[in-house]
Amino acid sequence: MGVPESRAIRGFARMCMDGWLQGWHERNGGNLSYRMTPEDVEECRAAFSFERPWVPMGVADRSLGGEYFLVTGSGKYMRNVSEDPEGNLGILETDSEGRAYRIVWGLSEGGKPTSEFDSHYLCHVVRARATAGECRVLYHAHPANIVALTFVLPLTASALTKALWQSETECPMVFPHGVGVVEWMVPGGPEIAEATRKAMAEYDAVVWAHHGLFTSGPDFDSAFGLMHTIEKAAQIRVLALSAGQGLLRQAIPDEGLLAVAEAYGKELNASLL
Ligand code: 2HA
Ligand code: ZN
Repeated sequence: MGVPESRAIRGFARMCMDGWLQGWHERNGGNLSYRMTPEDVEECRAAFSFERPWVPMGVADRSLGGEYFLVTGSGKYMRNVSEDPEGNLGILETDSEGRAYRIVWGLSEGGKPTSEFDSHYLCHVVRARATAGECRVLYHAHPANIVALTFVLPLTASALTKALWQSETECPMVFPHGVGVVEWMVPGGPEIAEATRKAMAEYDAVVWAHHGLFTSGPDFDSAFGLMHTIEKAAQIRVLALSAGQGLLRQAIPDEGLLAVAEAYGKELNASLL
């Protein structure tokens, strides 16, 4: 069996196509990374080659040093991943200090990992820590409605989270911790990586103002489902604000948000209410 048929690559490629079909990945927009399990690595190891050079990252953290990450390539289009995984994806090995990576499979023809790999790596570090090692998937996409809300709502975790929680009854149970926010910054560098790392230490989803959304989760379903739920709630909010010309006549009350979370065994982050 080749690497493209492995469980990890099939799940990853399916998620890339699902995001493309949602309209979240215009051109080469968005990126995805998956911290492989030891079983995933074993399934693929026979096809690895260790000839490409170590490349320093712009960040360093040894807690995930030595782990393997499956990532989308810089400039690659999500819609092309399932057609050609080897050309559009790469498996990266990180060094034991967590400050450099080398490509051991894929990104054929001189490809490089996503420009946001520094952000992904630091977010993997903090999400792994926050979830006792469960979190493995980090997903960045450009869904239109959540981005639209960053032009009309205050750029705070409480304003955005409360607007989303109130917009769809599922929300308090799907993301009871809330959604963090990073103000507008130039993408692709250490500054946005550090700001995202800080926000991700508290939240499993973080909005990048006027740009997009980062979500995380233990598997592809949960990271994709979180993106989908937040974007759906944002769409409902945008529709309601538009239809009401900015006026909302009623919404789910705060006690209702707390009651939904409680009914499903979740603890709502009440500091955001
Ligand atoms: O094009 O989305 O943030 C990739 C990106 C950069
Ligand atoms: Zn982006």
